[in-house]
Amino acid sequence: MKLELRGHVLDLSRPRLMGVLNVTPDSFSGDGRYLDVEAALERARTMKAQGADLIDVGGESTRPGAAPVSAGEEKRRVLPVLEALLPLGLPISVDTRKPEVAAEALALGAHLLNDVGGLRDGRMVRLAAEYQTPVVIMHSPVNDPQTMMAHARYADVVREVAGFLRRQAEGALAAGVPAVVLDPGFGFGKTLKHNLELLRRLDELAALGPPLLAGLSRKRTIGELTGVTEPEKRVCGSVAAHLAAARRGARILRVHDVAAHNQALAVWNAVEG
Ligand code: HH2
Repeated sequence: MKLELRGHVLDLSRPRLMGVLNVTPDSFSGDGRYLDVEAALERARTMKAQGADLIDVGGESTRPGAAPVSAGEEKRRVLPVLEALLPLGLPISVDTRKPEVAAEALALGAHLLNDVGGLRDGRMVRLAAEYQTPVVIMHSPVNDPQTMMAHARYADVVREVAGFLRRQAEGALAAGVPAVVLDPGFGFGKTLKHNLELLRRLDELAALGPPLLAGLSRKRTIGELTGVTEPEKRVCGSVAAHLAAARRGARILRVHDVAAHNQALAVWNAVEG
């Protein structure tokens, strides 16, 4: 399986690492401190050296209850960093729910759109088609981090997430988006029980066809399972969760701790590959 990203080709015959670069003052994971372009570039260079296959830049925290950010402020945070990162030679994805931000990021040359709004906004679909850029379609019960946890109610979480992802993917591809990546959206309007059910049955989402992305890095689920309260200290739990996801078909792992995951994947690939 291969993913074409505007000139870059990502070989997904084995799991790949997407390094998280949060250009935010308030990310839950404690790593949102790369507001300064130089610091962001340095962080991206480090992740590349540690084995990141692509970098995901985001200017809005979407943790449960996070305060919204205006499109203007998000652009001020993300666009200069994106510009600085493009010459790195790695595909750069932009994590945004806003068409205003996506439009400028795509015009600058972003290689992948990561929409935690799940392409509910038709303008995102049209932009991805216009710029022939693949999109990560992530599930959340509503496109609103402030209220999503109130919607954590599912009869069968895996069936509902799969249904949403299938519908959104079909709509996007029919509208001319060149490729999609599917993501269950761990932690987005989901309780521990829902997240575990999704992880255990991730193979059902992999069976939908498009490549699957899993993002459990440092998340509350890891804290709830391990009792580790500080997100920065949830590295081993995150690695375990991501290897479980890879075993069930995840092909892109969205991680803060690239070196640890790269080491784990070297062993995992030797055994499972
Ligand atoms: N999780 C977060 C943000 N973006 N994108 C995708 N596709 N999948 C995810 O699971 C996902 C995501 C939340 O993590 P983080 O960026 O570290 O935190 P914050 O939103 O607080 O900046």
